[in-house]
Amino acid sequence: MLGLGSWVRAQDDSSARSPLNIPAQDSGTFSAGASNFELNLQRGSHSFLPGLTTETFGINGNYLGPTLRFKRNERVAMQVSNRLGEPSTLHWHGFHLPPLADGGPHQEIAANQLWSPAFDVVQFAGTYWYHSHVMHGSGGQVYKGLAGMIIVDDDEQDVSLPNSYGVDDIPLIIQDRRFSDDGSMPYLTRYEDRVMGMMGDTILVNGTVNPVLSPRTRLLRLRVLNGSNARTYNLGFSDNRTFYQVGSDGGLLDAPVELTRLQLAVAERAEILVEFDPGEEVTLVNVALPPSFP
Ligand SMILES: [Cu+2]
Repeated sequence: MLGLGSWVRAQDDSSARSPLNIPAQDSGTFSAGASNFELNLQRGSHSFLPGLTTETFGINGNYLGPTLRFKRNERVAMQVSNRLGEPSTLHWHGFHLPPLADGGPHQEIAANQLWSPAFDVVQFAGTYWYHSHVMHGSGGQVYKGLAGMIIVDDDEQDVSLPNSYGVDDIPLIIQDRRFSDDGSMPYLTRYEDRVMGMMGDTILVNGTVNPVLSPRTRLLRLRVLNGSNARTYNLGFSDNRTFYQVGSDGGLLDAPVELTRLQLAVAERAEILVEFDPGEEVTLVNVALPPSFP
């Protein structure tokens, strides 16, 4: 059993754990020389905490979006429909592409409008992500859920790495959130939020609070994305076991790097390999960093 829960707030009631949500994969549909993706930015609601409902944003769903699967050297064409009732954008984080397809703050999609960028995937195999980058509103929209993972595959990638999505190749979108008693997620309501950045006391992994995963293979590849607004993580396993980093923001590394801790700042990605014995109980935890301010 791989627990992914007790990072910030001590939660040792293992009965309260929930199966880790694995976002759906979307490889698009091929036509007119491109893989076509339909992405709807929409409002939704989700029950993160038992008995409470939280208003959220999502892409083709209530919270977060599908994992987009691109192939190196293919052309991808997006149909991004903004159904939020407020302006937004969608930015492909880590991609080299023409400015008009970038989805930055200058490319607002007005409410009820469609944005149709297309670009060639020139990235190497690796883990990337997409998120709202709307002017003066990116933080709040991402906090509500407008983000998702992108996985790029290429012909030269090491096929000996675990690559069965959701089985031995697991996306982990790590986010911290703060819930009110009514289940809502207030954003930037405290002085320290504005000064230090928005940090929460509850960790979500792929939108799951206190998640657990039972590995079906001895070797797992974890694609870790820090999708938080302000928190840097210092990740490790509860028994301090060794693991191997095989990928970073720039794609796969030339050789695995042996680690016991992995620091991941906001928006960074890392792919790690970790081995488990059948039935072992291990928790991936955030080991507190020394304070950066006196
Ligand atoms: Cu970004």
